[in-house]
Amino acid sequence: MRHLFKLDPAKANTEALIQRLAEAGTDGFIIGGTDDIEAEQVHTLYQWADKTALPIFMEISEEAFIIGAADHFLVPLVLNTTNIAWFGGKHQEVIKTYHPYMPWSKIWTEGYVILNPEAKAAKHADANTDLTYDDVAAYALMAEKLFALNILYIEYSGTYGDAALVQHAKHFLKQTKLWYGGGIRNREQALEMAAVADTIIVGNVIYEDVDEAIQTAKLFADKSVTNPETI
Ligand code: 1GP
Repeated sequence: MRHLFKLDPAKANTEALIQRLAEAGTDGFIIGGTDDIEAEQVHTLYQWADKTALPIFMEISEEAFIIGAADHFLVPLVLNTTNIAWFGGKHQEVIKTYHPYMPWSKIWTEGYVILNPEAKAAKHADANTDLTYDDVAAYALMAEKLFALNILYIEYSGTYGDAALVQHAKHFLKQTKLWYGGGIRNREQALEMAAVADTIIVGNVIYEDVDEAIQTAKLFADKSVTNPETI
């Protein structure tokens, strides 16, 4: 899995848009968001995405994202938060109430390292974004060795990040996959980050310049090619 589109239920989605994104060559959809989340919009978006037959990952940042029929759930923990609520406090509360019903085999754990201080997620989760390469490498090792997380998610949401830093973090991972998201707005940026991350996530540009968004996925349309630099 090399490319995912991140769909925000609070943004201007249509069934035709989701269909177009699916046909571009992406490997699937994440449904997630931070602001103004309403359960009805989440359900409608899920139904549209489900019609495409691509994998859908529901990112559970709040209860509205829990859709029983979904095949994959992403549970975020913020590794560089300064507030324990985002690293375990909220999770403990939810698990205490819902554990008999939790589909554990469908849950993927994501360790976020949020690096754009202006991102809503950084403010919302009280992230310390002032990190060196060594700091991020240590978070990568925590994800891999201490917590055996499925995913290390390097998040620059809203701004394009440092590919060398992503490459540095990747060097410390074996089992844990490295997902990169943030500010990918064109084919060149998609190529650069795909060369250092296992999976790239494309979000905002879907709603700002859908043609460019589609170009980022077209790189991955031929599933027999694992390294798009050779295309
Ligand atoms: C957001 O990482 C994703 O969680 C994608 O970021 O919206 O900046 O593409 P953008």
